[in-house]
Amino acid sequence: EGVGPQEYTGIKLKVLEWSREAHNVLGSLKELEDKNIYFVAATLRPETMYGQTNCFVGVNINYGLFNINKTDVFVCTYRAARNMAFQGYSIERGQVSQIIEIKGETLVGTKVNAPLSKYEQVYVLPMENVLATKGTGVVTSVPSDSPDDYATFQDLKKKSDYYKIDPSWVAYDPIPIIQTPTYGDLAAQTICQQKKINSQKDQVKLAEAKELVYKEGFYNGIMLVGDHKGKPVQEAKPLIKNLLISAGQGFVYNE
Ligand code: A2H
Repeated sequence: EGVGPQEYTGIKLKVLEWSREAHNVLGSLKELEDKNIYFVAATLRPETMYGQTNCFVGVNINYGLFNINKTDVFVCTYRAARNMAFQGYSIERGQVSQIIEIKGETLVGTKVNAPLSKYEQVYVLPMENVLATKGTGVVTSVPSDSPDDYATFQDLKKKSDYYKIDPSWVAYDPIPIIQTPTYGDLAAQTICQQKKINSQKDQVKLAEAKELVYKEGFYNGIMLVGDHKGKPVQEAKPLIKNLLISAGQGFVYNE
């Protein structure tokens, strides 16, 4: 953990259809009628949102559904909802309004819309290394540019039975969104192959890979898609962040 506050972009992934298990728990709740419900992910790389192929939760983490205003309900950890309540995202300042608590494993298989992604609907999937104590406890997944996301997504493709997921939920390819001189246009895939990272459990190699890809993307990456196609990542990052915020699909979240 760094010193001092970290600024994230909160990304709103709209629920299109609950998983069967989540529907059993949430389907009849009056409080959710006519609401827009969003999984909220905290990211340091808003410019990569074009490459989202899914969203991750921890199966053993407790999440909540929280009233944020008259129309919006967020899915995240209680801890994040409390932080948000002090940052202008709650019905009453400093007050958390929780509708229900729900375990991560129940949410797996929910279909969501990830803003800016070329895929119109993606799935909520399990990741082993999600920390309940960081961000919102929801991680949006960009396997083209995040080694953790790439390695986890490959695990799920290879062992869908073990992870209890339907193969159609992982029938997505990484999207080339950033060109880099050293690792090409699928930097996370390239580095995971070079370092022979075989699973999300290869934590030491993943930490090195993450550092290298992050620096290469930030300092030498060029956007291949979107409104800021052709611009360096450093320049595009704040512009895409603002674009998400003005579209109501993102917000600033500090912790
Ligand atoms: B990043 P930092 Cl493309 N548990 O977003 C584990 N990881 C979490 C998390 C949690 N509770 N909350 C957020 N994260 C991830 C995109 C991305 C990210 C790319 C490349 C690198 C990268 C898409 N996933 O992060 O410890 C989120 O993944 C590498 C650092 O606060 C978030 O940004 O520095 C990042 O970790 C925040 O990590």
